[in-house]
Amino acid sequence: MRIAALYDIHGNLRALDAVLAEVEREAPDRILVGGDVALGPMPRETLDRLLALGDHVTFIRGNCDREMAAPVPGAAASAWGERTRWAAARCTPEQLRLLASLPTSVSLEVAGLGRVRFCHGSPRRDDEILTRLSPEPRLRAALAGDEHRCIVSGHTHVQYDRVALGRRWVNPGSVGMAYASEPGAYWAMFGPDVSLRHTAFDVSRVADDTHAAGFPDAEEFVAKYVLTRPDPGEASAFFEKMAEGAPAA
Ligand SMILES: [Mn+2]
Repeated sequence: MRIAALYDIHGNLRALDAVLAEVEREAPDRILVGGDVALGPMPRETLDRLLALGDHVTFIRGNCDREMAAPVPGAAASAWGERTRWAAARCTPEQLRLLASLPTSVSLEVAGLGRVRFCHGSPRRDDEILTRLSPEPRLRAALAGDEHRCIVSGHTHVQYDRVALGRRWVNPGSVGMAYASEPGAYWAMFGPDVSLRHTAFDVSRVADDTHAAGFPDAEEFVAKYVLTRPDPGEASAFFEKMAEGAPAA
């Protein structure tokens, strides 16, 4: 089976549309949506687009999907808490029930790669930080005994493909909210090898969509994540610092 992995779409419908046009040409057996699908400027429309593809799409749940489906009390006090509440209010009850019901990971047989673990943060947590810089002891802990030779995760929005602990670790990158030097959508094809992809989309139209939708704190979001993006090296280093400070799970 060949799989197109689309992670961290974050309600960016234009980025998703651009990627789906390329995915169609690839004709994969399945599209794997790797979590954090809806939290962004066009949450309902993004889910509608993917749900229209029916059984062709397999979803796993990311931390933001979990938080949209089951709001954390007090979370709305922060900008992202407010955006989470806003995005959940835009979705249909059926969509929120779907987000709540999703599995946190799946294991799929991929041509040329064997069984591949697809998860959002790590096999054990939807919000675990893994980057191309993560040291082996943290990778080992994050595996939590998982024996797959290929681990695919997202959450940190920087695309990479690395080998550590005798396994392959891949982050397909983020479709809708990439931390990357070049603008665009990042994703990956699996089978028979791993192929990292980059697809251009019109960022100025996404900026317009974001304002028109009334996304909370749109100005800040557009400046930081749409018209420019966090630098991938700085973002990874920042995440590693966060992970070191986090209590051992
Ligand atoms: Mn995310």
